[in-house]
Amino acid sequence: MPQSFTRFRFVKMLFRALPVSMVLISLAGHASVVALWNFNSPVPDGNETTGTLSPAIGAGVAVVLGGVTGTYTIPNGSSDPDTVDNSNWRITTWPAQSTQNKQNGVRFNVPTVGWSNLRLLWDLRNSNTASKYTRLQYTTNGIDFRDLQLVTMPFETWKNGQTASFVGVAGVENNPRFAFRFVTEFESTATGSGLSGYVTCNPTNVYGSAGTLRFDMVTLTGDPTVQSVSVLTYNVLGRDVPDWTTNSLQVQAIGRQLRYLKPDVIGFQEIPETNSNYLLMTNFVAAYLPDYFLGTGPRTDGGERSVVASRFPIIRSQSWLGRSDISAFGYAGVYTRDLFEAQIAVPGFDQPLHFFTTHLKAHPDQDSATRRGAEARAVSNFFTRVFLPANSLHPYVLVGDMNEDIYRPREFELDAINTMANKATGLAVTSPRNPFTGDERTWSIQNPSPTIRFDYVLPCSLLYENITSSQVFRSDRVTPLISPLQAGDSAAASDHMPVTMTFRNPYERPFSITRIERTNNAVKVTWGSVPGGRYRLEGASNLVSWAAVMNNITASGSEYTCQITNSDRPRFVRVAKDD
Ligand SMILES: [Ca+2]
Ligand SMILES: [Ca+2]
Repeated sequence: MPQSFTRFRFVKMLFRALPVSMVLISLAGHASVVALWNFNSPVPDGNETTGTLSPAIGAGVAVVLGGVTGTYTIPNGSSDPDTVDNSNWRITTWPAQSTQNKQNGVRFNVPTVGWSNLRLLWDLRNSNTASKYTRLQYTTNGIDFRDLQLVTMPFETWKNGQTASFVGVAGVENNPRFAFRFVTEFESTATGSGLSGYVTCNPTNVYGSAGTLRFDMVTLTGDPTVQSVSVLTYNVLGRDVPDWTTNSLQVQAIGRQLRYLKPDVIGFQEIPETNSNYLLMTNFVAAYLPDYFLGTGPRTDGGERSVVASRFPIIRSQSWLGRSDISAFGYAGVYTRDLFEAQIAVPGFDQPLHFFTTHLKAHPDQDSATRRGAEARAVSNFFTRVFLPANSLHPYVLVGDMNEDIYRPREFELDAINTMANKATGLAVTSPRNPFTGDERTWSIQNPSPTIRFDYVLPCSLLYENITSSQVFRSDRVTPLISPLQAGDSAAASDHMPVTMTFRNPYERPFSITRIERTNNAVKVTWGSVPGGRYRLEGASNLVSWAAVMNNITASGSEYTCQITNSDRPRFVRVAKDD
């Protein structure tokens, strides 16, 4: 749906005019945060000299350039609203006078896949002896930088909310290699005249390498260009396969299907351990899913690994339960492989997506079925005891080869699917079907007809409510066949068929103020919200000049109530989706 449609804001007059009449205002799309660095410790520790270079929102990498060094200090005046543990990134050890022009400073890599209309904001404070001139540069290939804008700084004064626009700058949008950097610059190149060296922010001081630049709230914003995310699960029958190069006919058949389906996030099971073939997934991605991000799990049972490929940046990945003792869950042994997680920054999502893939124990014999049931209980325990307490407002989905058919139970089986997908874990059972055969079974495409379902996409309830399509894919039923996809690709690739599912962005939906309650001292404003959705409450005395009353609101349920006390009660309020 068009961006502007979902960014409607609803306005209500608060007092003297009750019953209120609602005014609907349509505004141009409000930019979202692509990545934000506030340099504060993710878990506040009350110590400003500890912080992080990981972005507080989104995905990206921050590094120092040249010979400079970075530490964390208290900002005392940046725009960061954090009052508990607020750090800035303090850069020093600058080059000697008249050396290394535009080579020292800080660099931020921010993949812009799925984003347009990019703009940058930042806070900066320079010391007396630091370079007065800094150049903002950008790269579209990850290597070569071009000048964008000159930054001219006063001394010992925060200049907050500085801005630069990449709108209309070729190559910046939708680019996994995009990066920008701030580098200190000679007066001569900065201004076209003057000293072939650094001039100081404070003209009464002498330039010195001990000068400091202090950054805070470095924020890249943009408009998301995607309204949905598609996932795919695929057991690629890679166990013990000696050749995993792109010369392999099997690997080529896998690649052609994925290039045809173009899923945003793929969970692979059975990427071969043999010959360290999992390392060749880099070549696979380059050939069939250019510029996708890869997350590779650790060694599991010696035969295979879990791998996730994503069009959108993988913020972090983590292997859970790998070869862990599952005797507490009913089997004297270990979890056969692992539960592999990739945390992904999906453009326009208010919260990161946690994508999990697993491959439960195979085979129908009693020992294997018992082990599989225990593995399912370990997965259930992980979601209820480990994942949800920390991430209850984040969307998540579990995919994988579960080696069990929810509708065709075999002897000894312990209902692994419903053990994992239930109210406690928040995961929902789905049953994608092949659009041509109507069949939901996924094994085996290499037999005359499939006999059983092993492969699942189990989304959390928020994603479940936003499913737009799904299918069990088989290339032999695709008509018309679009080159280079071949009818025999599914059977040449694996015994399993890939299963896909697409979810619309659950946070982008129209909402409205549903209730306003007044008491003598306060007004309560309630609106329909998405759990985990981010909102901002604004107020005005007229319908022209709006100011934030409350920022950074994260809703925890399907409605949110915000209380405004009498002293700061505006005449009108409106609610917006936050950045
Ligand atoms: Ca900060
Ligand atoms: Ca800290």
